[in-house]
Amino acid sequence: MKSISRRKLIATGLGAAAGASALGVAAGLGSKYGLVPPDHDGLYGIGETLSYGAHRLLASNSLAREFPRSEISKTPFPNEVAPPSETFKRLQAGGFADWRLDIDGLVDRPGSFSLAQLKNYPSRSQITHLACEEGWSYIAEWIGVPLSRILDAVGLHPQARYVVYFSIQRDGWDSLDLTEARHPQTLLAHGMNGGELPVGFGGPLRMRVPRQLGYKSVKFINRLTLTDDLKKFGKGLGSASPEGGYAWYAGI
Ligand SMILES: Nc1nc2c(c(=O)[nH]1)N[C@H]1C(S)=C(S)[C@@H](COP(=O)(O)O)O[C@H]1N2
Ligand SMILES: [Mo]
Repeated sequence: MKSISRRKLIATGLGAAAGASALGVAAGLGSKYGLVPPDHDGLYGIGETLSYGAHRLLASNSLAREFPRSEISKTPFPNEVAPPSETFKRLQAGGFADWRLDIDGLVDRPGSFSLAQLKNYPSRSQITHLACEEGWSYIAEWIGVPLSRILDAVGLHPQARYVVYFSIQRDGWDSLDLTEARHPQTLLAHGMNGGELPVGFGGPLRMRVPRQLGYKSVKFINRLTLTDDLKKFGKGLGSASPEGGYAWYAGI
């Protein structure tokens, strides 16, 4: 009895995953099924590979909880950000008329979108929870164009696997796999609580990824690039966060 269940475990790889070569087995199984996050060989590799793999297998299409309007936080808390640059202040003075979101990489039609162009796409509004890894959180209404609409507009090459997004802030960059990027609640958010997205909250444009921790919701984004390989960016871990010890995949 004992030996059978042990053999079964070994056959599925889970038995070995509990042993010394845990990371190797999880990574091996994961890469076979495309379930390995880019930072899998980092400090917390095994946990990340298992949580990313499990979420992708079990919950690719699940929706983040949406709240009624009455639950919107009265005093949402904008995280401290570095003071905006002179360039940013000039753009802000001009009502962000000259703000552009550039899109390049593995796309058929690279180009750039003004805010007016982005706002011309049908927008989605949703009231969701933004949770910081430090423990605080708030609920707000986010208004924006689903990222999937823009991916369709530029046309993805078949090799494209990740959307990498960049902020005007030096260290503000992150990436999503196409499952998350195409998820209906993943927005290029230009509005909040019925109005424009305030600068304190990343206006004029931020990524909003409600199924993951707040740090994936990068503020002031001005460039997207489509890639087949995250190793080409930064230290090759998929975003700035794993360089500081946080997971690339921050599913909640
Ligand atoms: N450009 C930029 N985006 C950012 C951050 C930042 O410092 N700079 N902080 C992130 C973190 S850690 C969190 S928790 C959320 C906080 O969002 P808020 O400012 O709307 O509260 O923004 C994320 N996006
Ligand atoms: Mo955060």
